[in-house]
Amino acid sequence: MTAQADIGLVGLAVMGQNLALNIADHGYSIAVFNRTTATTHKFVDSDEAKGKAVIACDTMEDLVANLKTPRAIILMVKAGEPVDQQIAMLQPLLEEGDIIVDGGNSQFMDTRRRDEALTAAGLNFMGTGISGGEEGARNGPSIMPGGTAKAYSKVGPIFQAISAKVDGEACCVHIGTDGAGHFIKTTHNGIEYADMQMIAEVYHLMKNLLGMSTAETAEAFTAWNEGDLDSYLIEITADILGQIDQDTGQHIVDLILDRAGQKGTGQWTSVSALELGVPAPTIAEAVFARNITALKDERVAAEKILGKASPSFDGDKAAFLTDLRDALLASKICAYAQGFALMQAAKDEFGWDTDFGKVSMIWRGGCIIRARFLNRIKEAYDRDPGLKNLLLDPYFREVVEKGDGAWRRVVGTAIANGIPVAALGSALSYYDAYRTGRLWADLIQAQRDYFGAHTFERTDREGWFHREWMKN
Ligand code: NBP
Repeated sequence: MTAQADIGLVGLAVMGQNLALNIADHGYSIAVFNRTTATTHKFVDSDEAKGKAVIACDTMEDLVANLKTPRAIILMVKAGEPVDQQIAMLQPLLEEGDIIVDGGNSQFMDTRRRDEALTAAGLNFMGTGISGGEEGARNGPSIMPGGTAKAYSKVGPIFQAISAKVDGEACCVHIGTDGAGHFIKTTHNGIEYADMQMIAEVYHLMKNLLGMSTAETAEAFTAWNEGDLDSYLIEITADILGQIDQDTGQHIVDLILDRAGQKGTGQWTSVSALELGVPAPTIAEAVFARNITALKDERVAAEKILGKASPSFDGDKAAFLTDLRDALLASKICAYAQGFALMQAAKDEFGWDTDFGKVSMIWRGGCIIRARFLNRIKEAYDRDPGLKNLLLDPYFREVVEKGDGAWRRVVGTAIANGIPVAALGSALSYYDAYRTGRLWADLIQAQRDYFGAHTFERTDREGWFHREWMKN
């Protein structure tokens, strides 16, 4: 058999199929394999794949034999154990210099482990974040490839070709070695959790505090999408809120059970933040907020026992709606500030050479958090490549300062009315804590020293001290 395919792909569920079609559309031939063979043939014989340079392979051996060398194979299987299983099957069939790309949402420490093992075996491993879901995979995702620069030079042209384009630029850039690509993708998802939660809290306030109808909330989000909040998530929010269920004639969102699911990337981001000691409270609050929605039955029962709050608003509704918009923008800046600070800490910890200006550029298209706002982040990193926190950039500082009053009115009014605003409130507390030179940790240190002799530093002299608190 003459090896003819430019690239291989393992895993033909929704992401794998769409990615394969996208690759074929860009002039590359692709050999595909799926654990369940029937899926492979159903896909290759489908109207969408017919006539394209997509080669069905029934076995891994067949797949490997069909690839030009050095071989490059993308895994698009369920994260976790399936990735290890597919690697174990592929590895004995490959030769030095071949490349395995894991395009799924793998945990970055798994990627580091796999990278180490495969590098030792003479192979290249590229943990690659691919964002944008089904639509992105088909028409242009944002791609975050990790791995060595040498491996990237081989598959980079294909990734660049199939990625989303914004202002003619490909939404794909080499992120750094080993787990860098998957870490950045995971953090992207963590920011996405926070962004979604903050939008949901604002929507909840529109309905439950201001008494707006669902149609009115759709109009508000549509209008906001014309300004600084212009983003994919605001756009789809407006679209969702405007859609009517054909069976009942009601807004579909009003019929959806309020119990959120999750696949774990928000949790991973929060765990990484805890492990690296980086404050990312708004991302973590967004995960906890989903967890509390999951307690649907318990909440319904608790409402009967504890009683829910009865909000009332007698202020200027139009003015408060503008406050909501400004509070959302300021909170969003804090969530991004936390995500970028987390990525900076991981870069320092693992020795990656990630360029955050470029990361913000490749998130402008093909991914869920794509937004006008990301150009501003790029400009901030252009101004100061060593920027410690987005809040310190002059542009973001000004936006947050301008929204300060609105933000406090929104969080304060929500709390006074018993409406939960975990993400908006935590973003505000993050901002306030970050800009306060002296916080409460004097007392924390004293307490730790009191019960555990953990010692403390003093502001008036050098060194570590212990006090015999109980002898006083
Ligand atoms: P799924 O995550 O649902 O995985 C299904 C695929 O994994 C099928 O091809 C299945 O083969 C294969 N698979 C499983 Br399950 N266990 C396997 C095993 N032990 N060995 C070999 N193959 C196995 O697919 P997806 O939604 O297309 O996502 C693929 C990856 O992309 C995941 O890591 C996901 O987190 C990530 N991702 C998904 C999205 C999205 O919007 N869906 C977005 C971004 C990233 P089978 O046909 O034989 O069961």
